[in-house]
This record gives sequence, C-alpha cells and structure tokens, in this order.
Amino acid sequence: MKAAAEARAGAPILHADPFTREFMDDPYPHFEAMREAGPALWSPQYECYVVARHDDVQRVLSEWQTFSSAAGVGLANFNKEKPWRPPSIVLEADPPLHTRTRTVLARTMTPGIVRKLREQFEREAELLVDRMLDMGEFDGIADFAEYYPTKVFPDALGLPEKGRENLLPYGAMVFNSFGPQNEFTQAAMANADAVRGWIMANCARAELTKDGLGAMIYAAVDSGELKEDEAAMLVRSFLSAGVDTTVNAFGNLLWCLATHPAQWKKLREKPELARNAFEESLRYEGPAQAFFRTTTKDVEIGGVKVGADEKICAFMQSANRDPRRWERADEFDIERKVVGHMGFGTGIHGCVGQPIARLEGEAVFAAFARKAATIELAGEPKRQYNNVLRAFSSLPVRATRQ
Ligand code: OVV
Repeated sequence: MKAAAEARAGAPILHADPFTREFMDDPYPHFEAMREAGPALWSPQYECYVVARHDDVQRVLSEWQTFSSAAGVGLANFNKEKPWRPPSIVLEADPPLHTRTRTVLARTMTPGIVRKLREQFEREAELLVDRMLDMGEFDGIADFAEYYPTKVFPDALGLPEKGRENLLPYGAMVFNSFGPQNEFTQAAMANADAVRGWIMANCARAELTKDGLGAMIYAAVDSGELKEDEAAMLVRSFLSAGVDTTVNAFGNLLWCLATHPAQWKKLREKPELARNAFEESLRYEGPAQAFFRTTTKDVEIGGVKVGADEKICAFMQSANRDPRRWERADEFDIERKVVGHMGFGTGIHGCVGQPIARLEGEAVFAAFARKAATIELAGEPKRQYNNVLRAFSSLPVRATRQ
C-alpha cells in the first residue's frame, strides 16, 4: 500500500473529471492538457492512472501480458469488486480464454461472409437514405443513426424482431458501466432487469435463425470449441458491442459532414471516399472514448512507476487527436491516411467487428454521397452523456436530393 502511494506521487495529478457533462461538452482542451501534463497521470478522484498520448495508449492496449483485461476494462477492478453482469468472455478476458473465444467470433466476420452481407446492407442503406431525403428534415439520431444498426446487424445475427427496442438501452447500460457509478450509470440502469432479461433470453440458440451469425457461434459448440453457455455469452458480446457503437459512429460522421461543407463536397464528388470518411470520423470523433486495463506487475510508463493491480485508463480519443502522431490532428479530412487511429482500439482486443462496422458505414454514407446534394444542421445538436461513448441525443439535419 505504501509503495503504491509513493509510486502514485510520481505521476502528475489529473484534476479534470472525464465523467462529467462539462468534460463531455468539449473534451478536446482537456485531452490536450492531459497529453501535455505527462505520459501517465494519476486521478486521485478515481484512484486510477490515465494515459492520453498516442504512443502510450497504443502500448497499454498492445501489451496484454502487463495490461490485463481480465479484471475488467472499465474503472471497476474485478479483483476487488463484483462485476454488474457476468464478465464478457472475450472483452473482459486474457489469453488463453480470449484466444479461443475471439477465434470463434472472428470466423463469423471473414471477408467471404462480409461479401455475402454486402448486398442486403447496401439495399437497406439505399432505403434509409431515400427515406431521409423524402423527409428533408430529420433527426440524425432517432430517424437515421439508430435505425440501421438496430435493423441490419440484428438481421444478420438472426435475432428475433420482437423486443429489439431493448438493444440501445442495453448498450447504454454496458458502456456507462465502464465508467464510475455516477448519475449516467444510474440512469442507464433504471430498467436494468427487464432489459438484461430480454438480452439473455434472446442469446439462446432456440431464439436465433439457423442461417445467421449467431447460429455460426452455436456451430462452434457442435464442433467442441465452446460450451453452450459460452455461445450465449458470445452472442451477448455481439449485442453489447455491435449496436450503440455503430449508432454513434453514424451520428458522429453525419455531424462531421453537416458541419464540414468542404469535406461533404469532396465526398459527394467521390462517393468511393465513403469508406475512408467513415474511418476518419472514427479518428476525429470516434464513439469509443476510452477503455481501462489492470496492471499485472510493476511497470514504468514514460518514467512513471506504476505498481501491480492498478487501473489504467487509455484515452483512445485523445490518442486520435495527439499532434505527436497526427499532422493537423484537429482537422477532419476524409482523404487523410488514417491507419493507426485508435477508434477501434488496437492489439488483441482491437474491435473484432470492424469489418461489419466498416461495411455498414461505407454502405450508408456512400448512398448518402450518391443521392444527396446538400446536408446541413437544421438546429442545435444535443449531447447524449455517456461515460464511454461520444454521442448525440439529437441531431437536427436538413438534406436535399441530388
Ligand atoms: C468491445 C465491447 C464493448 C462492450 C461489450 C463487449 C465488448 C462484450 O464483449 O460484452
């Protein structure tokens, strides 16, 4: 205990509270101050370390032997606190368990499978964009961003139609719970039992279609790679990680385009830039702000000595704006070489669903680029406060046809 206190004293103090409205309204000056203060900061409020520079975030997310996920990837340390739900067997796990479960998940998202999904995803994207252009004025969140990832992705999984309105509340529970138990987490947990009940019930083999990605997970039970209850947990991972993230990626990119007319013009002229525009939005205004790790041993981060069993918050969205890594870090540029962004994380836990996320983003925003002439804000966007997701609750947009 004493050693830990001394080690902590070596790190600059983080005074800002990342889990407040004030911080979330404009996190970027805070990120800059965090990066400037040093490679690893200590938050006395949350009793955790914070890394905010690109190189340090990349290192913490890459060295899984030292920076473990098994004690949870939120602020809560599962070595000391009971998790609010049974831990994810892929996200909140280290090798060898993680290797086995991730292998099964990755098999459902190979290039061959993505190719088969493409036609359906593109058809739905056209319908969605046509509907928005018919409306002329629409809410970029309720009408647009929330629609598609709660439709095509669950369809691809083979999830029943009934009850899908539980997906977004569950996402809010999951992502807020990675932060402290503050007002945002408490609000998200208001209807926790009913939401959780629906999620778990619909992860069962009997509820899923025979031809979806969910059924592929259960095929790994039949081949002896997973137990039946592990398959349900991996379907739960799809539902936890695959909906709220893409919803807010869509909302954030729509906001980027509505507020950066020169970039919108470029995209309109070259709809084939949609894939890179989506990628750049994950750098510039990514939905997933941060994940935590837990140290497995004493370690040094840029001269700061960190003890074992300490929580470290890796601020991915700060890494994405670090001028040490990016030229014109605070400019949204859809033609930028954006490889190396932390929007999907990195390392063994880097987003396993990214092929599907990219397919969704490309399908929808290429359709927008082909069909729309103008796109602009029609009112003040409102922020959705979430401990980990950067999100809007409402985004009034006006768009006209080409
Ligand atoms: C990446 C991510 C976010 C949230 C939940 C999960 C994964 C999960 O595996 O449950």
